[in-house]
This record gives sequence, C-alpha cells and structure tokens, in this order.
Amino acid sequence: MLIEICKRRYGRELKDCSNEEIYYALLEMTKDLAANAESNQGKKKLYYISAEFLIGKLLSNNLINLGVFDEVKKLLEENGKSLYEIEEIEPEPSLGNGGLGRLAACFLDSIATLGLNGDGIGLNYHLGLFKQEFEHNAQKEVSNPWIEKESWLTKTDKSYEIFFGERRVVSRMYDIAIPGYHNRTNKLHLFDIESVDESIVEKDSITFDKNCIEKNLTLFLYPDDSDNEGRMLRIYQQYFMVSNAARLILDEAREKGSNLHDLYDYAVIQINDTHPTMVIPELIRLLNQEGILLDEAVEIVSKTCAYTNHTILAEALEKWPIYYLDRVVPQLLPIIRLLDKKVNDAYHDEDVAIIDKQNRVHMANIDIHYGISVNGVAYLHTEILKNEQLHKFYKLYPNKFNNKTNGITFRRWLLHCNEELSTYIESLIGSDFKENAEKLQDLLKYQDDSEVLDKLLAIKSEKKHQLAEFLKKTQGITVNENSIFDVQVKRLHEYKRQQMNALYVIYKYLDIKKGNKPSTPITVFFGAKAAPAYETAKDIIHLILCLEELIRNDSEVSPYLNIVMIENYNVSKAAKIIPACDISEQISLASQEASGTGNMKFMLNGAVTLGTMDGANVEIAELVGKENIYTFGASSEEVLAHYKNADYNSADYYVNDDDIKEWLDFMLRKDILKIGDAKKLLNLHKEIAGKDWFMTLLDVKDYIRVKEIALKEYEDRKAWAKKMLINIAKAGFFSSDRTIAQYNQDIWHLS
Ligand code: 26V
Repeated sequence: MLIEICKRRYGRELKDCSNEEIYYALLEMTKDLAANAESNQGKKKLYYISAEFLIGKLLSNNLINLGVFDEVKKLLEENGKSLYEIEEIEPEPSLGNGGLGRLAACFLDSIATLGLNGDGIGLNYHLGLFKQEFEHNAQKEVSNPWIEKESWLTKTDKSYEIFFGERRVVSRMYDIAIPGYHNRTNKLHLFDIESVDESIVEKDSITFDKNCIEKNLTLFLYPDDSDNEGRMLRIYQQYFMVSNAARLILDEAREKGSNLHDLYDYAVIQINDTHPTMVIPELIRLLNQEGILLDEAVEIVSKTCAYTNHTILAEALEKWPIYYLDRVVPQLLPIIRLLDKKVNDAYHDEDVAIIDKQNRVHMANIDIHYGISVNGVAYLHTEILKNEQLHKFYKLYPNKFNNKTNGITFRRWLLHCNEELSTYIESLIGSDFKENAEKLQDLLKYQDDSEVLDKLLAIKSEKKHQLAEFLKKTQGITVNENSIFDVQVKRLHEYKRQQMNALYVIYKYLDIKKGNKPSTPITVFFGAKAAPAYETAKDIIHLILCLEELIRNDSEVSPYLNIVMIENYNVSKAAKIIPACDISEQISLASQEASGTGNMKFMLNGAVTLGTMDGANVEIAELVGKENIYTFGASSEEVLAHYKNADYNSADYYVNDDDIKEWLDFMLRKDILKIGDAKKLLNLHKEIAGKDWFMTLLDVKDYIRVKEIALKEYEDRKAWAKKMLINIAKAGFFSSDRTIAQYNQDIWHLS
C-alpha cells in the first residue's frame, strides 16, 4: 500500500523518496487503515470531555495498534529507510500540559483497545501550550504551531453556531482517529473556529489581543489568566468546548432513537477535572429548549454526568466569579442559580453551596451534586477527598465516591518507547502480556536468573546510550553514559519539589568539594515547564539552569556530578528519557500529588522509584515491597496535621540547622550570582527560607539520606537488576486497560 501511495503522490519508488515524503505517505496510509476499522455502534456511548489531550506523536503508535508496525518497519529497511528517522518528522500535537492531559490520551487508547463505544471531546488549540526555550538560564515561552496542511486532523461537516450572550462564533469539528490495539477505531473530536487567526500573536512570544475572541478562541491552551481578559478567555474556551459537546451528544442520541427523556441510556459524560463542568448547565438549558421542564432536565443530566477530580490544590479548584459568567455566558446564569437554589433548599449549608458568599461559582460542587459519580485517581487521593477535602459531600453522597487508580497505555510506554525491553520480555514469557498486562508477573520467575538480570542491565545501558546521542544531537549536551541517570520530569510546581532535588545537588556538590567522590558518577536530569505567570516555578528553573552551568564548568565536580535540564519536555522526549532512567524521582509533598503517572511509566521501564508515600507511589510500594522502592519523608497524615495546626515554620529549619542554612545560602553565593539573576535567586531563597508552603525543609534531610542509600545500592549491579525486574513484573496493575475496565464496570456501563 505504501509503495502505491508513494507512486501516486510522487511518481517515484519508495527508495527514491525523501523521509519527509514517506512521512506524508505513511500518514495517508495510516489514516485510511484507521478509517476502515469500524467503531462500536452500541446504544450507549461515553463522551470523555477534557481541556487537554496530550496525545503525543501518533505515527508509530497507530502503526502498532493497527498491527502493521513490524511490516512497515521492514519494508522501509528494505528500501534503505529508517522508521525511527521518519517519525522524527512528525510534529508533536501540543494539546496538553501534564498528567491530566496525558491520562486522557492513555484512556482514549484503552477505550478503543477494549472495544468500548467512546469518543473524546476537546479543543483544537492551534498554538497549543507554549514551547519552552532557555535563554540566559531562564524559561522563555514561544508559541508552538503544530498543525500542518496535512495532519492527523480530518475536517468534518459538523458545525454549530455558538452564542456568548450577544457574541456568536461558528464552530467546526475536526476528528483524529484513535485506533485501539488490534481492535476498533474511536475518535477524538476537536472543536475549532474557522476565524481563528494566528497572525495576532506577537512574534517570538505568546502575547496577543485577549479581547478578540473571534480570532483568539482556539489559539492557546491555558492562556495567561493573570488579568480579567485572560480569565474571561478561559471561560469562553470552556463554554465553547462544552456547548459543542452538548450539541453533538444530543444529535447523536437523537439519531439513535433517544427522545431525550432517556438521554442517560444513550450517553454518559466523563468530566475531566472541572474545566468541562459547564456542560451540566448547558445540557440542562438545551433540554429545556427542547421542551423538557427544567426540573426533569436537571434529573436527566444528573444521571448522565460523572466527575473526576485530579487535584486537592485549592488554587486549581475552579471558582468563577458570577460577574465573569454573566458577561460571557449569561444564558447559563438562570440555570446555575436554579442549581444553587436546589442545593440550598436541600442542605442549608454554605460549605456545599454552588454559589458562595463572594458570588463565586464552585465548579466542582456542581459536578458533585449533579452527577452520578465522583472519583479520585489513586487510593490515597480518594481517601483524602472522602475524609478531608470533600468530606461534607462524602457524607451527603457516600455512594457517589469511588477510586479509579490511574493507568498508562503499555502500547506507548513499553512496546513503542522500549522495543528492546518489550522484545526481550516477549522472548522470556511470550506475547500474552501485550493483551493482559498482569502477565508481566511471569517475569518474577527470573528474578534470580543471572543471565536475565545481565540482559536487563544491558538494555538499560543501550537506552542510556540512545538518550545520550539524542541529547548531543538536539541540545548539544554531552552526558556520561556510565553515570547513574537520576530523573525528575514533570510539570514544574512547588508541591512536586524540584527545589528539593536542586538542594540535593547543592549538598552533593559541596560534599564532592570536601573530597567525598562517589564511586559512580551521577547525572541529575530535569524536564519541566513552568506556567508563564508562576514566578516561583520559573525561579526554580532558573536555579537549576544556574547549577547546571556552575557544575559543568567546575572540573573538580563535573567528573562526578552533572545536571541536565531538558528543554521543552514533551511526550516524545519522555519516550526517550523514561527507558533510560535508573532512579525515578517522585518526591512530592505527601498528600499533594493526586496520583502521578510518570511514576508508573518509569517503573514499567525498569527504573527504581525514590519517592514519598504520596499518590500512586503508595500502591507501587505495596506492589513491589520495601526492598524495591526507596521511600522517605513525612506521611500524608503528618503533613495534613501540619496544615491544620499551621505549625510548620520553614524559618526554624533555616535558622537552626547549619546544613540547611548552608545549602540554601549556596544559591546566593558569589559564583552563582555571577551566572544568575540576583532578584530571582533572592526571591527563591526568601520563598523557601521564609514560607515553603510545600515543606521542602521538613523532608530534605531524609530525602538526601535515602537518596544516598539508593546511590550506594546501585553499585551492587545484580541486586539492582533484581529490583528492576520486580518493578517491571509488578507494573501490570498500572495498565490503563485495567483502569478503563473499572470505569466501565462501575460508572459507564457500556456494553
Ligand atoms: C488545573 C488548572 C486550574 C486553573 C487553570 C489551569 C489549570 C491547569 C491544570 C489544572 C489541572 C491540574 C491537574 C492535574 O494535571 N492533575 C494531575 O492529574 C494527573 C492525572 O490524574 C495525576 O496523575 C497528577 O497527580 C495530577 O497532578
């Protein structure tokens, strides 16, 4: 097929085509193959609505899922071409930010793989999340155009008129096919406007006129919301997403014979965090327009929607001032007030109200009252929701609350990103693990097999070599392939505590200077984007980049310790970094990381976790046993008690502990200030020594202690390889196929 496409498109043989030409031919072929695999046409359908879908590059994954990867790779090789080089040409869709978006992408893969009738709905951001560049040791944001003339997007004939008060835009739906692994194909529907105009963005920046909704609506994911216009634009985007979704859902239900009174027999909507919450009042409004009385419309919608919570951070729980909603979507206000009134009449309790005393609408509260299910994303997280953060709601609706521990798709995070490991596993235990991840446990019988352990180490070395080559080529950085690869890649946030890892580097630097040279050198990798308006996060990036420069130029230290900050960390880079990792840093303040999914990807690829008892780390620890994970730090109970009693004071640590003082003051030393920006470094110093909301100084010493143990135990290569094997073997639980099967069984009930 590929040969014919090349002939037709370019009038040439495959071997005479450029990599770029072959990429577009493969894109056409893959889209055709996916379109031919029919979707499940069951009566009831799931709609997974999300502001983010961090889908990553699609070519190789789609080839794997369609069952033609090996064949295509071989054909290309026979013609002197490399699929690995060709896949580099594909631009990475920039439709997500972090874990929440990547989870949505893994879920789409698993929903299709399990043959379930379910599509994703989101927005087609033309410039996506910003692209990160480093300049003067600081993050710079530039726009990230990713849509080419020919792409995975297929224009459909679906289009709606969407009204914002007086304003009106016309939408257009684009589809991306989501082929399941050896199964049917589902869709990701991305709504857009035809009047979007990329030229309004200032060159080399992410600055644009926020008032011009007709041109800017689908430009950026999470546009800067530090001013009124920015916050309003977010509401425009959210309403645009859910109004289109609601119209599509009603159209499809009607086509299948629904009279809309029975909508819940035809549709179930998973609301991914609060960004799509307005789908609830919007559906109620639309049903009412169709002649259904308001009270009944509320009942119908309440049986159709389910909500997933992804964070307990107060600032991430959306509360929109009524004033904004009234300006942008006045048509929803009567419905929201009705929803509020019903809650007040029933419960007379401000803490569970929809509209608070300050006239803000609590989006999560709408989801909880007017939905069938509320789920957390890891055991500990769900317990905290039930017992702490959403306790009052839990008392009202105990049966709505449930846990769905996150998962990852093994197609992308093992089969594709680590073919060497996947092939080797297959040679040991056969191919069943590809369909049933729990089968990975069959590896346990090799845990004392020297040959197997050696081979695991050899594969890890090969992946480290590949990453080193990639970094040399793309970032001009040389890394020591024989060093320990210690990796922390994730969104930048104080609760994730990249700053604590930076303090470790400072500790180690000083220790090496004292003459304590580690037997095996260490490379500490970071990869993280900071939200453009989040100054402390940007200051942490600055510190890391300054340390990187300082150490690189210090010939006494750099043979033993190095930092690498990876620029513009994204899904394709993750696929190269994760298989090369020895130590997986999962060091959030206990109670704050809802789940984490990177932790699962690292484990699956044979890294050993160094982490707190937070999020899904708790479940990882339980699965692998304490010999095979390094845990440290305060427990979530202790942390929550500190918050409740307001008795954590970072200044006490700074003033009373000479080591901590030395590490923190390091960032204000002359040699660092020479490299960095004094204002940024001072701000960060002040933040940690004087505030430290996420308790870095509470855990930093225990962290360093346990990290040193891990580094020492790395030296016993056989014992370490056994830990690697056990981590791989126990990762099966974290397949998103398991997670999705649970969503379906407990919430969606699709046939
Ligand atoms: C919230 C907000 C609210 C204000 C506007 C910008 C913005 C952007 C993103 C978010 C949601 C952040 C929540 C998130 O990504 N949570 C992550 O979800 C993962 C999947 O469940 C989970 O593994 C991570 O622990 C959790 O941090």
